[in-house]
Amino acid sequence: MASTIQPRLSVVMPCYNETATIGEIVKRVLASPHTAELLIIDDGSTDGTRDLLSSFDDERVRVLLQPENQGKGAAIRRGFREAEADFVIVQDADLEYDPVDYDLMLEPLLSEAADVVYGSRFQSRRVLYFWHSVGNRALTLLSNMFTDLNLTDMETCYKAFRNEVVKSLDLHENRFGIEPEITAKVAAGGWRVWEVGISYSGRTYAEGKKINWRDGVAAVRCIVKYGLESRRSRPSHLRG
Ligand SMILES: Nc1nc2c(ncn2[C@@H]2O[C@H](COP(=O)(O)OP(=O)(O)O)[C@@H](O)[C@H]2O)c(=O)[nH]1
Ligand SMILES: [Mg+2]
Repeated sequence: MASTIQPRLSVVMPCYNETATIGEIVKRVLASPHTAELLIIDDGSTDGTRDLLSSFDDERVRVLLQPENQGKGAAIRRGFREAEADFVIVQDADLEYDPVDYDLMLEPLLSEAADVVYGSRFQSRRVLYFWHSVGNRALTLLSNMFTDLNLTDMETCYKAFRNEVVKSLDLHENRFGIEPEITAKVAAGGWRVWEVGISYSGRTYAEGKKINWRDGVAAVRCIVKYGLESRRSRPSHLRG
């Protein structure tokens, strides 16, 4: 039976050297009845990913090539600028996050309860790297202290927004500091944030994971910098 769901979602996919997973994740994204367009922002891949990108034959796919590697944040910012559908979600090019969860992510946006939805990874997940999860929780706690949001997972890739929200954010970070920057600016904007539980199939470093402890240190710097800014500009009342 044909789906009755209206496709209203722009999927923004930052992609850097992901030959092992790009084919499968694109297939999964396009299989979602919510996907109106898929913006793949290739961040200067050198491993053959670019050749694979030209092979996708679906009019919903738009490939944007960064002239050189700039980082996940720069790729997300480019995708946010270009996204045209009603709602926007960030989707990594690995297989850690599953587009089957778009239903869960979109529900609070479609019911107009939320402007922004975070997918929290601490519900159903592959059991992996204890110290990594301690680091994630510490970064979330620090971010919450500045923003006064009670998130459980600030660093999650799955962040979905009304398109108007992403156009309002004025983002500057090029690398993984984009996550605390987005969070601080969402808080400063007074947008209504929901969090839903998603599944998370974390990959190992041998399987291609690239984020490391240096990114954690950079995240602390961004939490403090954008957290202080957001405290100064935070409205006294949330948007109703
Ligand atoms: N590590 C890294 N990832 C990038 C870069 N540019 C885009 N990406 C993409 O950003 C996503 C996050 O990468 P990953 O190593 O899995 O980090 P994590 O999932 O946040 O722990 C993947 O889809 C990458 O392909 C970059 O310069 N470095
Ligand atoms: Mg990932």
